[in-house]
Amino acid sequence: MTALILALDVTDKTKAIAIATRCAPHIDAVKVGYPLVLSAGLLVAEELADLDLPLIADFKVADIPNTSRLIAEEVFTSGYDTLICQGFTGRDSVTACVEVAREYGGDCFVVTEMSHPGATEFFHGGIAERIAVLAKECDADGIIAPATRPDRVASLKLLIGDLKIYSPGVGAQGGDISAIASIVDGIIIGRAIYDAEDPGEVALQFAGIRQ
Ligand code: NUP
Repeated sequence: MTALILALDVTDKTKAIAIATRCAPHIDAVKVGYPLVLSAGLLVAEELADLDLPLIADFKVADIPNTSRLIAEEVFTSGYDTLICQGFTGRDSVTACVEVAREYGGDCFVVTEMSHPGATEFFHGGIAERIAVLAKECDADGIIAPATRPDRVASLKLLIGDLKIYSPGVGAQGGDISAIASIVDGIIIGRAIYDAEDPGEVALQFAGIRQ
């Protein structure tokens, strides 16, 4: 079974909650990032709590350990279950995020290589591999790896043991769900669902990966 994770990058809070509510029966988690939180506030988590789905805070935290720790504490005390941080910041900053996740019984996922074309300028190849190993050594719960490059995901998977992989890039970014779903633990989809005329129906179509 592969989880279907809705990326709720919808800046109108009422619309965001309506879309998440319609999709809820067909998804396994809701991922919230800067677009919604900068518009609606971190405590939008309280309003999404009624869905009874895990909430992922995609802030791609990339700061010094002390600031990363402070951010992570805000995230977990606000009701989120999982935090996404960047890995390029290094061992001490990633460790800070993982430690706070542990303190609150939450999870921490580390971005290895991003899904957009520009991502290959810096973190492609060897660097992403090093970040994947770092995520494992820091005892993170998983990595974020690009559905737009299934071959890269397969390479990174070899390095992370039992860590999970959540993979964005299906749909609007061109990734093909059938090429990636079987090798990862979760697929993250935003626009292909929330921009659809009937988001619930499209979520249901993608939900085949959950069986
Ligand atoms: O490498 C990444 N690519 C990516 O798209 C890491 C991410 N966290 N994301 C996020 O996944 C992105 O910020 C957005 O929230 C979601 C993909 O959305 P969409 O392209 O399906 O609309």
